[in-house]
Amino acid sequence: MSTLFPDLTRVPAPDRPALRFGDRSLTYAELAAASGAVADRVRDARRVAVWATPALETAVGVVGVLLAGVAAVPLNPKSGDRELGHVLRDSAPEVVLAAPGDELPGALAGIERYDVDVCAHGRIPDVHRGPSAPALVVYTSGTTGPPKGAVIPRRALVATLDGLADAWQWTGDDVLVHGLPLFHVHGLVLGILGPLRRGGAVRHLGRFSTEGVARELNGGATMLFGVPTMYHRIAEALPAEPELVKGLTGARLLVSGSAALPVHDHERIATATGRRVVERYGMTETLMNTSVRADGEARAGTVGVPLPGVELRLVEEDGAPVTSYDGETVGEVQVRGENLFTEYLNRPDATAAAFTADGWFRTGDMAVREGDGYVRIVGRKATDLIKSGGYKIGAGEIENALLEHPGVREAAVTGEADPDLGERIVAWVVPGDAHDPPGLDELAGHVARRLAPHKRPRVLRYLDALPRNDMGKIMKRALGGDVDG
Ligand code: MCA
Ligand code: AMP
Repeated sequence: MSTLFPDLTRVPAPDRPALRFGDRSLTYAELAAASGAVADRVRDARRVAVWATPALETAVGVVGVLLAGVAAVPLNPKSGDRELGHVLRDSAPEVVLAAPGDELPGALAGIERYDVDVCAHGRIPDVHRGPSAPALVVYTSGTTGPPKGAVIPRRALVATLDGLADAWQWTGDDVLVHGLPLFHVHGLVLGILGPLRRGGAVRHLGRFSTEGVARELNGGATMLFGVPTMYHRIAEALPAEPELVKGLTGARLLVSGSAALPVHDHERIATATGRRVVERYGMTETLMNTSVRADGEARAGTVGVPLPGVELRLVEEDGAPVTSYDGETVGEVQVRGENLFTEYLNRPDATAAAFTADGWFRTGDMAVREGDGYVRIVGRKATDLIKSGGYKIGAGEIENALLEHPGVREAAVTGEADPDLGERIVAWVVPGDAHDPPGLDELAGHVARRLAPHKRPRVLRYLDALPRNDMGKIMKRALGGDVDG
């Protein structure tokens, strides 16, 4: 029996729907056959990259890799050349899975390609891997330098998905709808592997839209997952879309995560539908840490209580644990538990720095705890991390990319409040030639081609010189962004 997906190997009801992407779908029996073929093909590999488009092949590919006991490395199909090159060098996959017809960039040319056939009739190989074997390597941005590959073991998938099942009363009868990207934890682990572990179904929208959400929630879907930007767009659309109101009103559970859901959007949705969005708090390195429980109170601005098996503490600057539950004393969130990653790939230095001597993972998030144990995230320790549309983006990697543009002499990147994206990326640029500075489209395209489109600046401001302190360090606070430096 598969330890991750019991219903794929015992297939209690072969016609039970598992995955649906647009008009293509697979039952559990079909998924077992198609992913079995992938598993058989990749079973001797160490790491397998997956060209993670929002398509059926991505889900079948990742499930197949996991059934083979191998580690999957989901690739953002919009990765720019610099970022993709780094991820491939760092993770060194032997095989790349794609959908027939996908055009892959040159960086993948040297890696053996295997096209996932969703109609294949394979058998799931009899492979057994221990709980600490790597399941996924997910790339996540830091404050400086290129993204780091978080190695997520099989036990973490089990711990987080079963913890969420307990918190959300999530069962095989649930039908999830979402339009999240499949190269991050939210869309892939919670949004695809989650329903499959429960024996339930997921319908992926391909691309998020309020119409798609309304259609699926009115057509049998019971749960919705999204980032706050999606809930903001829902809140905006509700007054003009009665079908959306109806769909949300009838849903069993609406869940938001990856960034803070603004209280205003939470309240607008509650007023229009009578439903309160449940927030959960997680991180690539830790998977899920806390959540509002399905039978608990969804209080705007809070992320609920630690999930079963997750130890969570708040720690002051000097390392002393915060003992009060007063809703006021701020500390860094540190966590311990089976939900954690094991290491950053090829980065023992970064791995060591991420943990305390006694094994707690430093999240870098600042929070308070309320009287009843509810956690409220109030900020972030690292000032050079930006959360835009639910994506974590390091200011440093964008600055480095901007500095490679011939028209840029100096560059600094900050995040500023944005009602839709949470934060928007602002590029502060000292042009080489003040009379002919590079424009926003030019620099946005430059960053998108090197890194990824979601990392592109949305605002460009020119300066004669960057504000620096006596040490020569850029003073980002003086730039008027929401971060300091
Ligand atoms: C625009 N585009 C460009 C450029 N400008 N492409 C190349 N060069 C350019 N200069 C393209 C984009 O690629 C995209 O293409 C389209 O134009 C629109 O892009 P964008 O403006 O970025 O889209 P958006 O509408 O603003 O996206 C909002 C969004 C998105 C849908 C909410 O931000 C999103 O999917 N966020 C989810 C992030 C997420 O899953 N985070 C989880 C990580 P095209 O038209 O082809 O799309 S956090 C996590 O996992 C932890 C564990 C947690 O707690 O959850
Ligand atoms: P990532 O590294 O992309 O996985 O993003 C993880 C970060 O997203 C966390 O460290 C938090 O800063 C943020 N985050 C995730 N969920 C929430 C939430 N519900 N509320 C506030 N911040 C969140």
